[in-house]
Amino acid sequence: MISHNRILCASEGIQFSTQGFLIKKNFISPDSISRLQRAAEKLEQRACDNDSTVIPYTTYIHQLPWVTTETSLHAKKRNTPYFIEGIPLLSRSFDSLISLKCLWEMASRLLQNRQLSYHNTCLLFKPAYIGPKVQWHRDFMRNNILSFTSSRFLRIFIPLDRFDQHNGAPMVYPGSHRIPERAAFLRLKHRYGTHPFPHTLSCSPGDIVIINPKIRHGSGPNRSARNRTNLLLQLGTYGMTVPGSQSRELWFGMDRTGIKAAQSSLLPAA
Ligand SMILES: O=C(O)CCC(=O)C(=O)O
Repeated sequence: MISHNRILCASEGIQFSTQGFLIKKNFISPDSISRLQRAAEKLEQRACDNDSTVIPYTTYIHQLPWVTTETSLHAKKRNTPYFIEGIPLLSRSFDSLISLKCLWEMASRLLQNRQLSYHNTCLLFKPAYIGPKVQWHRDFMRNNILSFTSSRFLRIFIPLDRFDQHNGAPMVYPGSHRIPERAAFLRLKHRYGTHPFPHTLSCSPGDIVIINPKIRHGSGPNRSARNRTNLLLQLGTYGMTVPGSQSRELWFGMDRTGIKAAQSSLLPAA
């Protein structure tokens, strides 16, 4: 059902370790993308309609401290969601993606570990005209969604719309995952990594983007007439610990059969 090109070739492994990100073109089939798009729209609608199951997992645009009053008023009128987490608890329509063995296999090769855990799946909506920016950050130790005391995890972006510079595509500083830890932690404003300017991750539905948790990234607001929805998936090496206040967010839907099957498919044969 989901097609994929070769899981990972040597040059992609090298690109990921030097640049801190990797775009895999046409990893997911058009049919599967259409299903995911429909499922995302349904969840978005449930959030707009104040569905009581979805509300605890939703952050609305008007709740974000960094949006302008005008954006906030527009978004409030339609009760527009920004972020929905815990996706496997709210819909089964994402199961085949979350348990996709070639995704797990690729993560396993990039992390060089055969024992992985599922962390979370979220939807980040940047609706046309009012989609908010995502501030510059790195996921390791600085992210509100899920952050660990170890950086042995990966964030995977699955664009459900075309992402480009006009509708707030994610941007990264290539190589910034390799700057000294102290400089990164203090967010020193000197050059990040090997590249002094951010690189826009232009991509299309069907592509996937994998980023190193230490890479500095963010995205601009969406002022275009096109929506921009990002499906985020996080996988990490088995047995990582999360700072206490975030444990609520862990293991959403972890006990799903598909996830367990994908996880055990990585274990070396006895
Ligand atoms: O969707 C985006 O623009 C960025 C998402 C992001 O920064 C993250 O998942 O850490």
